[in-house]
Amino acid sequence: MKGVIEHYKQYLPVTDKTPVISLNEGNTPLIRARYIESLVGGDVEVYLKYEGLNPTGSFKDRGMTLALSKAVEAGSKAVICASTGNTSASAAAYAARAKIKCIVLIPEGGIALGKLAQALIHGAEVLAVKGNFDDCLNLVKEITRKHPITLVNSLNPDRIEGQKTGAFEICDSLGGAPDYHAIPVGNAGNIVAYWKGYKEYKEIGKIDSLPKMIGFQAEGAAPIVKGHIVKNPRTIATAIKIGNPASWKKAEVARDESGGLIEAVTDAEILNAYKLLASKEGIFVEPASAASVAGVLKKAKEGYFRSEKRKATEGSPERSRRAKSEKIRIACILTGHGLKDPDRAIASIKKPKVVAAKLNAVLKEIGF
Ligand code: AN7
Repeated sequence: MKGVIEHYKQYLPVTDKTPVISLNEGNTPLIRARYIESLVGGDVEVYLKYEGLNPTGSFKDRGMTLALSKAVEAGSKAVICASTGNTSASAAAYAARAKIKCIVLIPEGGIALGKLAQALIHGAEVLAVKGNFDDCLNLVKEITRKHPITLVNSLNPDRIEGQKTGAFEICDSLGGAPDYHAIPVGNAGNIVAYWKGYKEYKEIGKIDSLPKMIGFQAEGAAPIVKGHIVKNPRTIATAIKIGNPASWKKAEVARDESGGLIEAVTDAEILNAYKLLASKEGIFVEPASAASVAGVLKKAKEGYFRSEKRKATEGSPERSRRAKSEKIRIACILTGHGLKDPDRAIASIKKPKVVAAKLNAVLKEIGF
């Protein structure tokens, strides 16, 4: 398959002259999740968009292909980003491919092992800052105001443009928009990108309805939910450990225009969804990604999807027919691969039993 620029070029800010820096990202599977459906209950279909299967293991690649292509087109010689890990991994890989310099600022000791390995092996200049993600972002904003280095955080509009292709793929695959779009919220670029993608697909008549955007932050790092900056964000989901999201206001617009919500889930709820995805659906994600499923399970328990369906049925005859005949479709974005954070997986489960290299010892343990 082609990458997202080649596939969706008519909807992206590129021309035939744009040099395409791609790793054939995108085209990730949309997987039906029957076990999670059984927990949600009612007439729902749950679909998981497994973004961990992108080339560097996260959704960032959709935005980075465009950001690096446009940077090269503009003659840029270096890119820089602040990161909780995935942005740095993706920027490092695409910059390597573009043969330009990549500088990344990460919170010291604050990013998962796999992501650090990626940024380093792709040859980025990695600076571990004695501070958190928000400190790193402030620094790179300041640096790019004064120096000729391209910022590739999601403040760069090309990142959002590339990431909106995730919405196109979901609609292409479902033959329409889902009713709900569940997504983890960190720096809040992705929820904005998906909402933009859905709205554009509706404008050109590819879909005839829009989803409600339901975003989830980690309880200890939930500035949008709390309505104020969180100075010392805390969560085991290091990818979304962000106290002052760059796209805060735009994320609120996506929430409000779509009639959705942004709420918090606890680390315990995140870990529960994380283990459940791996053990019941066979899908290994990093903790931050499980926030979307944790949020859906939480809202299902509160009866949110049932009461929302009733409201839909009370609408026009056409909507009522659709609501009666079709199941509610929920798309959950699984933003990053579980292998990014092996330490968390091992800390969350029992260690393997150690046995002697003897047939009897092994048979005894496995119950034969
Ligand atoms: C797995 O890499 O912010 O709300 O610096 O890695 O668009 O920020 C990562 C964010 C969700 C949140 N899931 O997305 C970074 C960074 C995973 C992530 C998010 C991130 P946004």
